[in-house]
Amino acid sequence: MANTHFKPALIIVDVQADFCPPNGTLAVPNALAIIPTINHLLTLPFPLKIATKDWHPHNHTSFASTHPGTSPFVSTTTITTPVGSYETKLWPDHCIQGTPGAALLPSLSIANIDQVVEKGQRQDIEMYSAFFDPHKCVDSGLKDVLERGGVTDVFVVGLAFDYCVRATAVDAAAEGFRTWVVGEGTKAVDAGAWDEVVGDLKEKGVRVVSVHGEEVAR
Ligand code: VGL
Ligand code: ZN
Repeated sequence: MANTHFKPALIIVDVQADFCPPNGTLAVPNALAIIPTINHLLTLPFPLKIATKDWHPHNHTSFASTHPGTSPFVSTTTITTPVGSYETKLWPDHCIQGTPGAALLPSLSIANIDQVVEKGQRQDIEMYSAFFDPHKCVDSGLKDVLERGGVTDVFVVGLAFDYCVRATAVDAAAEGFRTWVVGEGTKAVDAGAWDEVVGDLKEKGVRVVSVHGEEVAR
């Protein structure tokens, strides 16, 4: 018999106050426009609905403030793990554990979310993906949650398209989940990067789709 098994999970990435206008320290342009789509998706019968939270210590290595003489959005820092080293972008302070900026956006239908997964807690490691850091030194536990739930398909929305949504979708596809990004449910830090990110995601097996059923190109 054909394998028609379909058990989808909704993953809402980092819809936190600090990533949203008007007061977010790292506000993604037009982030609030994705909330109606996400709240609609949260009314649908996904067997598993997970929100992730960027959840940094106050002196996280991704903060420009941690590295004297650097500037957010412009400077980089080197991250070294037992696996090797890589450069990563520096940001304004954001999503510091327990602060109002790290809270899920109040206009999100939080009551419909089953589980919250935190990421980015390690001071010395950047973690855009909600699964792992780039060297797989840190595992958030999200993969285990999905596997124990028998999930086949992962639908990714949230912030930001060109950073944490992208990395989460790439890891989900690499872990063998059929992976979808819903275009109306995400916004980029750099809107001009949209097409390039869509191309990269498609190459990596991620389907970038519209709630209206077509592929999104914009
Ligand atoms: C993110 C930059 C820094 C994201 C998190 O959620 O996309 N971007 N930390
Ligand atoms: Zn972060």
